[in-house]
Amino acid sequence: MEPAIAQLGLTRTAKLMTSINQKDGFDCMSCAWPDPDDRKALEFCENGARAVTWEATPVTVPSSFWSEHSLTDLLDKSEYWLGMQGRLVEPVYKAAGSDHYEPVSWERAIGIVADRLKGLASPDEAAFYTSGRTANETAFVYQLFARAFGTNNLPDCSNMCHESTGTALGETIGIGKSTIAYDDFERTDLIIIMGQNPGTNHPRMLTALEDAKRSGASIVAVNPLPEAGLLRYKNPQRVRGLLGKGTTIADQFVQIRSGGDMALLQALSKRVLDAEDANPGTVLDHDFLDRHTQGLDDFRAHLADLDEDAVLAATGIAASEIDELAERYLAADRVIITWAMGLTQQKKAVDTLKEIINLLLLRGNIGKPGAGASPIRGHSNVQGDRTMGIWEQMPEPFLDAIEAEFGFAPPREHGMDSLKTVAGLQRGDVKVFFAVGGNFVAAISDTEAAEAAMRGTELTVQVSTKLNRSHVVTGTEALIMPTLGRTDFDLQASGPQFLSVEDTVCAVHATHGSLPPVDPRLLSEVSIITRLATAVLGDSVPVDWAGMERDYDVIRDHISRVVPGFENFNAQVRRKGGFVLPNGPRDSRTFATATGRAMITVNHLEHLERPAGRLILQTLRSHDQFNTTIYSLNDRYRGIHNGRDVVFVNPQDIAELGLEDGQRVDIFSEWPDEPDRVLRGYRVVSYPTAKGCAAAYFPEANVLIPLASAADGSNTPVSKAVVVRLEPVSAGSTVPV
Ligand SMILES: Nc1nc2c(c(=O)[nH]1)N[C@H]1C(S)=C(S)[C@@H](COP(=O)(O)OP(=O)(O)OC[C@H]3O[C@@H](n4cnc5c(=O)[nH]c(N)nc54)[C@H](O)[C@@H]3O)O[C@H]1N2
Ligand SMILES: Nc1nc2c(c(=O)[nH]1)N[C@H]1C(S)=C(S)[C@@H](COP(=O)(O)OP(=O)(O)OC[C@H]3O[C@@H](n4cnc5c(=O)[nH]c(N)nc54)[C@H](O)[C@@H]3O)O[C@H]1N2
Ligand SMILES: [Mo]
Repeated sequence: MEPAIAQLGLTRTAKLMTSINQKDGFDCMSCAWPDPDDRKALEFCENGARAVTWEATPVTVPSSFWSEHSLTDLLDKSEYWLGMQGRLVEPVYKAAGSDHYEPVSWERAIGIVADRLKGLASPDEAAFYTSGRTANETAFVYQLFARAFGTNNLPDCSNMCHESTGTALGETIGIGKSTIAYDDFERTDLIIIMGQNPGTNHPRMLTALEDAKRSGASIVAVNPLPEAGLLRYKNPQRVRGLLGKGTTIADQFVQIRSGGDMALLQALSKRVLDAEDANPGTVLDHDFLDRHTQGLDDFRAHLADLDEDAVLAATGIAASEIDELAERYLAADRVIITWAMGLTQQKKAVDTLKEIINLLLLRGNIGKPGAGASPIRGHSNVQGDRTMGIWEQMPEPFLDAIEAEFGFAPPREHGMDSLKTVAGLQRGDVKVFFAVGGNFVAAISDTEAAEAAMRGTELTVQVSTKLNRSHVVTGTEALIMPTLGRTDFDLQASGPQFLSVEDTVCAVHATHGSLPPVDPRLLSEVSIITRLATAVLGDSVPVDWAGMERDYDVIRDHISRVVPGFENFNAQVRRKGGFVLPNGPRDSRTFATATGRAMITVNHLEHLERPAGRLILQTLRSHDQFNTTIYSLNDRYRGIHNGRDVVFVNPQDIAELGLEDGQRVDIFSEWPDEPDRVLRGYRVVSYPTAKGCAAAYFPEANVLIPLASAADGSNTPVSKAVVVRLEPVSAGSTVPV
């Protein structure tokens, strides 16, 4: 809490830290990890404290900032510098031809956006982006505005994140969400954590894992990197954790090669089927399979030909390690598999995730206590935003419900996702880009192309708390609209308001900001969107936007009639701790697929071949960042200090490539039909990653990934598998800082 006290002072810090994740407090914005029913007095982690401090700073961007800094000037600043300028407090506008933003009134700012939107030839010339911090009520109002305006162009950060999860789970089990409840971690026998680094990105999960271990569960980590926390964890909230050696979390560490997970999962299912053949009737959950699933015979036939050599090549591990994991799986009555970006941001992500479902279904590990499939979401409300309709392809029943509730016909044609929005910008089809939160140009792949595309548009609008790269890469005209954050007290005409969020295990609860806003000019996101909707749509649709701004209960009443599971929302959300949304697979083994059964699927095994002399690079998060927000240049758990320009390489690869630890290299990514891309002057760090693999930090490494490199079926940028070659920096070439 040192930085918090230094930046916020003792009183503000105390007030904040005692209300994070409490039942009457606010939901921490650092991840979507759920809250236990029984909460500690301080229910947060180091990274949560950092995210809260970053938002709750009393430092604000003064009016003079905008005349002192031209856009050209700001383009040279780092994300770190931009974020450190403090909270945005007044709307600012950049006119065509100007190199400066200048302060404007809210009326003028909203008027400009309304004029440009009304001037478009078609509503589909606008795109409305959302980042996953947006609360449920805000998200609902926002998608309602976009659809009342006439477009389904609702790209969001989920397109770059867990989209593969939604696609795979939707097709196989009929719902794109976790099938477990928080308590299941205490009741399970085995947890397999794949492609996820909870020590940094979901630190409170380590407490759940520690508790699971104490209840007798075993834990397996599948990862190219030996991530701290996964292997050993010292819980800072327990005396034993502070003083002792900590808990060994993973009983088995499977150091897989990047992209080898589909092969591993198929090999595990094959071993399960072989065990059944050896002892018929004792291994598979036949009752469950007969009653609730479809596709077992085809799956069995497909795996009969599984090429074990191909599996070993793809995974880079020994057959005995797969045997060991299979034995653990077979010995466990209840198994949970969790995953995050290491699996979703792969070319074959959707098929890989379907293999997780296959493996779980074989032994009935879905819809019973202590078992299930559990994607661990990133942004604190990214799951809730989807539930509220932030999706370019919301299903018909949702659109029907909007039509019935509000009396206008929403567009039915699917809109653009994040990558399609960049293509739309490139073609000149998207003329207004409007964002509620996030940092689109930095988060999406191919930074240079994305920035060039953004510059070609007519108007960019960012509704945000703090400055970032997306504010300085603008269209011909641009606006920044400053807004309240999670920690801020939100007062409207009917009185104090609260919002709500949905966590990764489908629990919905209220979030109350409590700090007095740093500036009286700040508006809530709901205010900005409803005022804009009024200005754009007038009386053309029968929606009472002002009523929703006045009292967020009105929004919740609408939600309760539109979104299944939210019946009686206003009462339910006021219960301490909130409520859990219904979930067919979890609650009753009901699967809303085309056949009403869970689908066991056949997926063709494929993995990225590593050409000679090349490495497979993944882009990941340091301990000191939240996505594109950089808190410091360190990555403590990986031993990195004072510099993010590093590439982690296995020592054997370093030797084979004729390089040396600490040497500066240029990182070239190679693509079949595109020119090489390059990141210059990176420092080689000898690191025990899986052989043949490398890692560098996102967002910097996004320049290496072309827009065309996207996951099959979900269109998520392939951020975790980039073929690269490292070339020593030649003497005399410059090294960027
Ligand atoms: N402090 C903090 N918290 C955060 C965030 C943050 O930036 N900072 N971001 C939030 C968001 S939006 C998200 S989506 C989550 C992200 O949470 P994570 O998914 O944990 O984030 P990444 O850093 O991308 O880590 C990916 C992990 O997958 C592993 N991996 C890479 N390739 C493979 C592979 O082929 N196979 C396997 N098995 N593993 C692989 C990597 O080694 C790494 O451990 O965190 C959320 N929480
Ligand atoms: N190469 C590579 N690229 C990736 C990834 C990767 O692993 N590798 N990960 C992807 C993932 S998982 C994700 S989720 C995306 C993230 O993409 P985004 O969600 O677009 O990016 P963030 O960095 O989370 O956005 C941070 C900004 O949000 C604004 N903000 C913060 N709080 C609030 C608020 O309360 N209200 C409003 N209106 N604004 C606020 C601030 O201006 C802040 O600068 O990036 C993706 N890109
Ligand atoms: Mo994410």
